[in-house]
Amino acid sequence: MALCKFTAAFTLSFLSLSLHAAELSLIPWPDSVQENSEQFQLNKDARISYTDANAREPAEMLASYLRPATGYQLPVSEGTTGDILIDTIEDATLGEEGYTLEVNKEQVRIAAPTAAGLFYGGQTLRQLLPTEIYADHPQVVQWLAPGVQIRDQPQFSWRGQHLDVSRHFKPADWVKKFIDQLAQHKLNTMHWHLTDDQGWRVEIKAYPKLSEISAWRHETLIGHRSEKPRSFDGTPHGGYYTQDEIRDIVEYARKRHVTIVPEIEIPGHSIAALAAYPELGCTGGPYEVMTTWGISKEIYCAGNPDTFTFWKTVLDEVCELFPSKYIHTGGDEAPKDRWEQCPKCQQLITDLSLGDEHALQVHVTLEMEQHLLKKGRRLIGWDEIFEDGLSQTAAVMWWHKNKGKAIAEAGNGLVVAHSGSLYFDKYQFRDKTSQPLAIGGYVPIEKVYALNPIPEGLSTEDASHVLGAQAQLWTEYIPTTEHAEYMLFPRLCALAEITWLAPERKNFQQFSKRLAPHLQRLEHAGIHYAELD
Ligand code: TNX
Repeated sequence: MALCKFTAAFTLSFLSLSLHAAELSLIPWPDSVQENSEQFQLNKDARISYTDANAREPAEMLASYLRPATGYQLPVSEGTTGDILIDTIEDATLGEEGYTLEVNKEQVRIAAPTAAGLFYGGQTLRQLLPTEIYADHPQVVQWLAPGVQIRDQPQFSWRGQHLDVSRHFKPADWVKKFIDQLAQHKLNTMHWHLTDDQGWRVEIKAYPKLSEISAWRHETLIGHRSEKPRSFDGTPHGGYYTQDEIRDIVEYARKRHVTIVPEIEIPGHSIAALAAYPELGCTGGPYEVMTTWGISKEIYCAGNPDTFTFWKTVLDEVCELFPSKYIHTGGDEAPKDRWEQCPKCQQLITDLSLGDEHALQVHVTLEMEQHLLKKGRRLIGWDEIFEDGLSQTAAVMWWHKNKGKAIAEAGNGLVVAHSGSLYFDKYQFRDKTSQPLAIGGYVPIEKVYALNPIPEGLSTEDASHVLGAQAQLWTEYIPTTEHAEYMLFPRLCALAEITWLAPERKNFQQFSKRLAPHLQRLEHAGIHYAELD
């Protein structure tokens, strides 16, 4: 009997330990986690210390994250005696973004060699506290965090989420909310799709008509583009970010260790720009900012030297605004019909002995890359830029066909953005009637989670060219911010885990268990996520 009791007690305590582990609903799951039996209680007199100048901003960010829901003052000062210590250490094995986090009853200590690592340690601490910590006003809760020892660092350096603001403009304040969500999921890259046929969204001082004309369309298609007959809403739509707003957003993102990679589409997806500057198109127009979805034949005229001046001037201003290493120049879906008929484009093909229109697009890409390289930047583009003649220093976003392995084998940096697993504009549940209209296709959260960013069959050596992965949010059918959140969440939580955690450590069942409490965090943060079946 006694033995039995012992066994039962042992089993129980073992069970409660493993239950406890499941209750650590951390997303993304850390590289290594050990629990202890202690608990840390954050109370109203708690103080936060940082050890040096590098640790100051992450300490202040953490305080600003913990204040609204606790209602505590949480003063931040230099030193080592605070209840929460933000500690810069030397440890090359933690890399650029790794950290350690120790929680016991006396103190929380976050240690890392970089400010990014310290920031991520803070994000993990938030997830150890009750989910109410994500609320923006005081909550009546005991702020207990379980004792743990965590050592953590990401698998991939490009952990991205793309946002299309051309098809439907999204206000600057919401873009900040979006960035906050990337940061809390330890995603570090926001790919900002700023130009397309349906609207130009960034103020360019040298070309003011981009804000006056290209940023506005007079109406928008109702329903899916395949529906006939077509009808339109008759309501003007548009907007753009001033350079001051952009600078403010870039700084907001920097503090949260999110790099914004801006995209300027070259040479296709460009009618909005051509509507303002028709002389830059092959036919000379007139053009109208597009009110429907799909691929247009219209394209910038590559045979006109003024077009190159336009592109380079735009990129100059973009580089001034965005400090990112990579600048995205699009390159996708650029039909060659106009170039085939255009005497100026044909002349350039002959003059440069390019051979054909595909080589003309490679020429355009190389010119843009040279221009960016002179400024110390790298070019990244959609996988259509991956053609004979592309230089190795350009990185490629793989979105369609089976190109990933070849891109990495060619030595180009690869970002996996594949439409089969990472297009968040597709349906997330099988029953379409239960969801708002989407572009089509089906990307359930399981499918996102199953993706391994390393293309199959790639050698270990070539796998080093895989920068990481990102999901796309194209917004043809996503007019509102609530709808955007519904499409993003909770799929973005799976994206966070597949880009942070080593592929062999993923476990969908375990992830799903952690996701349930994680959804409460989203709830407290005011996110309109999709309810899972
Ligand atoms: C293809 S993916 C596009 C976008 C559309 C998207 C819709 C890519 C590089 N181009 O222009 O919005 O499909 O899913």
